Amino acid sequence: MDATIMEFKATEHQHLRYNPLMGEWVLVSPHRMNRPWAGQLESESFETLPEWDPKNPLCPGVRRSNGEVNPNYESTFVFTNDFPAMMEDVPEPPEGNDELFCMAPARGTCRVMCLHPKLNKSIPLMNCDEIEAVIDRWIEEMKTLGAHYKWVQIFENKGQMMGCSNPHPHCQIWASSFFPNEPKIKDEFQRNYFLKHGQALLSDYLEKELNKKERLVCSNEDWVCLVPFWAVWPFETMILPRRKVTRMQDLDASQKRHLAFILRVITTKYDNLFKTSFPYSMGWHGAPTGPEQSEDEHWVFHGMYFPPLLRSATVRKFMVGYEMLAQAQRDLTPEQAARLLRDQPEIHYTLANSKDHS
Ligand code: H2U
Repeated sequence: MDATIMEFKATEHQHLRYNPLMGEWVLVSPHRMNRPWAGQLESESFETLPEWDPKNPLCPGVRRSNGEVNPNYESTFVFTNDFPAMMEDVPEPPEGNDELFCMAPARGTCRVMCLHPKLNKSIPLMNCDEIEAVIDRWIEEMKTLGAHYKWVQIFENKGQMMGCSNPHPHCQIWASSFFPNEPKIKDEFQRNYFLKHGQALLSDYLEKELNKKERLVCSNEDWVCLVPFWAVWPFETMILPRRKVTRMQDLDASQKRHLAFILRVITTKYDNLFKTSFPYSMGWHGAPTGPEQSEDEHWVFHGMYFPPLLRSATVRKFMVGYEMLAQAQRDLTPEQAARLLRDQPEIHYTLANSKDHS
């Protein structure tokens, strides 16, 4: 049939979508979901973990590789990474004058944060008080590190597929004197949008998504979780505040409580989707910090989940050839991904028969 007289269907026909936060395009090729897969299969990841392992350096009371013994912590526990990517006192690179060989100083610190004392308690298996304790600790770290550093990046790599080296529920916090690439680009695009429209890009975006509804996954009175229109990873989601807030440290009591609820719901839906401990990298972006604060009205604080799984617990999306050499490409549409996540129950499949849903 002549393509010019065919009606466009986003679920059938390839197209490009624009990411206004990053100024990038993604190629959407939904018809590729039908292709056979004879490539790598990941191993199923719901290993049964004990509550405590004397050999795991993130568990309470266990000796870490630098010889220090962790306290018998009962909630969260933060320590300086024994193998940090950035340190405070290091010599600075020489100032060069060749634009093809630029170097710049990079000061910083890296922390590891255990989210729970028990090795087998990932976020979806925690209760909301425990998740709120995590949020409180994130805020404390943002305040302390944000007083000195331009950018504080909180992130969680979950699962071996995402390069996580330890099954203990933990995240990392890297604080740097410099503004890293990803948030720097978002800063620029949000600022330009604000100058043009007098509104924050992500506030306008959320309002439109709430009307369209097709990419919404779950929500409560303070937060909305959706698959962004421009999502790259198959089941990528974004968490946005209903009331504009620029930084995590500005959340009020209701926003903190409801953030705990929505984190539990989205991570439960993820685990339920393929009946596995769903791997992902996730993290938070808000207005930059540090002693030299500039205006930040254009910023909206938000969270992001980037999970690699595509079709099942064992078939993942690889960002390789075309993505490395040309641009990002995805198979199922963001709307299809949102519907699949939306349809998942809010009770974790391993708890479906228990009374532990607090
Ligand atoms: P990942 O699983 O995302 O790699 O995080 C675990 C971090 O914990 C990792 O950065 C640190 C590693 O350097 N770590 C310590 O600082 N001390 C240890 O004894 C074990 C792991």
